[in-house]
Amino acid sequence: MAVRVNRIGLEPQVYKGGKTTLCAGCGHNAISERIIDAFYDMGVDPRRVIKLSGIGCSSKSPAYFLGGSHGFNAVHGRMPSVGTGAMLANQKLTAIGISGDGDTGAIGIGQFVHLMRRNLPIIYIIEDNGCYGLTKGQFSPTADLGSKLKTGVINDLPPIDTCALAVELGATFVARSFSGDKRQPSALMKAALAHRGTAMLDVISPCVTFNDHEGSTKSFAYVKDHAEALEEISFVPAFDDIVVEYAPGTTLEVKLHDGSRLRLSKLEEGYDPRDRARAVARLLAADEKGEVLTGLCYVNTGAPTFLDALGLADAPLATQPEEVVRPSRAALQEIMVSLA
Ligand SMILES: Cc1ncc(C[n+]2csc(CCOP(=O)(O)OP(=O)(O)O)c2C)c(N)n1
Ligand code: SF4
Ligand SMILES: [Mg+2]
Repeated sequence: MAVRVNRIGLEPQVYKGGKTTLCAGCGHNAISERIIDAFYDMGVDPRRVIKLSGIGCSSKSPAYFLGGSHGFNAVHGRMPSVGTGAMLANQKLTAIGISGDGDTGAIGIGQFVHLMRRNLPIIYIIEDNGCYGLTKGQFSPTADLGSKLKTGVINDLPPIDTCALAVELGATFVARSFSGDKRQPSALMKAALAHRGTAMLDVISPCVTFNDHEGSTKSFAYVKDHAEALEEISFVPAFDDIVVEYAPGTTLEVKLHDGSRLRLSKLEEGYDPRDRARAVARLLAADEKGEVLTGLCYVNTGAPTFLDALGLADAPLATQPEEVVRPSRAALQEIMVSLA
């Protein structure tokens, strides 16, 4: 029987990772599956990928996909700076960072803020369960006001909407989805792979052990009942024949830098993900109604990336000989003299 391979000749097995040690049914496992599918379908070479994370159950998940890729499990909340260093050293890599709502919204919020405004080319996924799963379920900064833990504790602080924050900070691709949905996260991840800049995906991912029960606003049941999709998303990679069939006036196509296209069948009149102010307004309006707005909230395909802004040479620094990357003794001497 012929072995199934993708467009670069690799088998699905190559995209898998180690066996998960997360709880059975954890939303994070479903997200790992979507990542495996997206990287396989897009024909990304795992040897050219760096997986990064912080600390948490979510941050353990890079061990469960793309087993042959580079990996760096950083300190809690500090993955963005490690990712920035990695991409400065080798901008030819594809970077994917996995964080949690605690890792991003609490200890890592300062790093998150600057990552979003810098537009570093990285896919940044928040596996958002509204709690600190790894340390037994305490509320995180994305837990909704009034949501209840299994222990009966009620959250009395308002949440941070990471998507609204990211849009305000200047992020260029901001989406929200749900781990229980197969189609939407896949399309968003493929589009994120084709995006040039930071692609931020907040994926609601219920913690079945500490925060998936009646009363939790991050439970499967709550999100299923309160999810409102902004649009039906299809992703057309640049290497596919583009066959377009859509009713005029109901679909918006957004062209990404590599020629891939995001096709959004609008469920509501006039939603344009390129309108930044509208994106923030829609996210905040959904929050007020207790709804979870899913889909591509905002995209800007024309902004320069952090690497463009720094004017890096095309050849990765990591591959350059020491004579090129290290200043000469004379150059250092000149600096010392200028400081005297
Ligand atoms: C510097 C530091 N502070 C605190 C901790 C304890 N700690 C480990 S994971 C975690 C929170 C994880 O929550 P989240 O990022 O939401 O991941 P989840 O486990 O929910 O997927 C905390 C507070 C730590 N490991 N390091
Ligand atoms: S404790 Fe929660 S977040 Fe952690 S693996 Fe279990 S279900 Fe997932
Ligand atoms: Mg969490």
